[in-house]
Amino acid sequence: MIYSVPSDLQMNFPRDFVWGVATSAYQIEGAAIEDGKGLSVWDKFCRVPGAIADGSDGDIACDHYHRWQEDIDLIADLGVNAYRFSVSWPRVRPTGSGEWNSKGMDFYERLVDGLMKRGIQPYVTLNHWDLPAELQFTGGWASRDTVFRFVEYASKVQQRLGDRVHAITTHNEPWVMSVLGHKRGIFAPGIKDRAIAMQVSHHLLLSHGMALKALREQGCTAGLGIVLNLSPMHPASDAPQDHAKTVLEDGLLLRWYMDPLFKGTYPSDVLEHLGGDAPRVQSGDLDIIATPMDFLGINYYSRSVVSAAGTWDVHLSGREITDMGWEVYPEGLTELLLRVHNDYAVPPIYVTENGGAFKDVCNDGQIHDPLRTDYIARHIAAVSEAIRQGVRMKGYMVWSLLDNFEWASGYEKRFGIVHVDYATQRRTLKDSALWYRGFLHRQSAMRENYDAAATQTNHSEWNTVAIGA
Ligand code: IFM
Repeated sequence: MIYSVPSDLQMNFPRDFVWGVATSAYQIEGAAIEDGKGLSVWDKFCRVPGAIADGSDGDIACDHYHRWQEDIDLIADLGVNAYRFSVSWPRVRPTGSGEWNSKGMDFYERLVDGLMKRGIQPYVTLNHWDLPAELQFTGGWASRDTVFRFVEYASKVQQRLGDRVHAITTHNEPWVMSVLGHKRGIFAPGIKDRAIAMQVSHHLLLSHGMALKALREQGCTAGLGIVLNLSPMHPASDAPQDHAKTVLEDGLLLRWYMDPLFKGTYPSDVLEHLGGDAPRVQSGDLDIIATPMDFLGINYYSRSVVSAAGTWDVHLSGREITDMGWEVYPEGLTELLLRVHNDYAVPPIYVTENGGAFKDVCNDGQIHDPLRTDYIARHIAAVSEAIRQGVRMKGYMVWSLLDNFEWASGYEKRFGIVHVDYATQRRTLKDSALWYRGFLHRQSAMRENYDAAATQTNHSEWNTVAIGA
């Protein structure tokens, strides 16, 4: 089923709203052992037989390390004003604790300068999962030492890039690193131990707070925040067991991160549920974690439907389902943004990732992806609805600029609005990219019309009027 794409006129966005596209280092860069880069836990994990669906790895990926100029030309051509990317920690400090690799840092300097030259604001993520493998030998994120190594790394990146980047995100999706990487073992580093997973989540949060403090002490001018993957949780039925399980799952995904970040506590029901697997928390840790942020990033893909029995058949929803098996549920984004806005004293929010994996139809050099266009348009409308209901939104970024290495799914799932032919590394704008570009063009035309009207009438209220109202 394809739903109608909402007209731009039904949408409202503040005049300083940021439109972007997002990627991450391991998923696009390639050049896994070039110019002094060290190995990451993902370089290692990809070598584990059966870990990656198609047996692939990020050795070459989209070869962005060599093709970055072409890629940022593409970004500029889309008409976005922001690009969210991550720095590869082992590229700039190969072992995570020893010498710095100047060639690695130079790469990100060139990238940031190139973006600035093209009028695109750089949004940097420090940790999008590619921990230096050497640090895993000494316990990785389960070790408190890694927290201090992360603060050193964050400080170095801020010293080199902090004067030009618009925002620095400490971690991308700590839940994924903790649960998929250390409890379920389906992501790097492939550990299956709940107590370790919870300790990892605490260290990620602690390192976030410590890094914020350190960067502010250095006089960092970039906005500072974290990115969480969040979903609304709905019970599969009215049964009390399904309701109870939903509250717990919500606690593990959302409250476990939002409560310490914004209230300085871990949720008591989740602590009770974890029992002896709860993390060791030192005195003062929670105050550090609750260090105020300049923005909150939320990655949204779908809702979760929770059944006490453990499984829920996504096909029961009757909705479109993406290639990842995720239900298309745009109204969940409005619901989530309102919930976060109402339950917590949050800073301005960005949707830092949103998009879908779908099968593309390649025809005469064109790439048709109507389901992706529909997905993106309807989620943008969901953001607009949240704004209409009072949520302070700062921006929206599509995941992803390019088809890329989708972690344990390898290259089988394509999220890009730009198609990548991995054999030739040729990039082709998909229909969804053309739609996004047209949408952004119409947004800026509307803004210019309002500005012109404001100049003529000299009414000060025009300066704050929403675009497209
Ligand atoms: O590709 C990932 C990204 O790295 C983190 N957020 C979810 C995306 C889609 O699975």
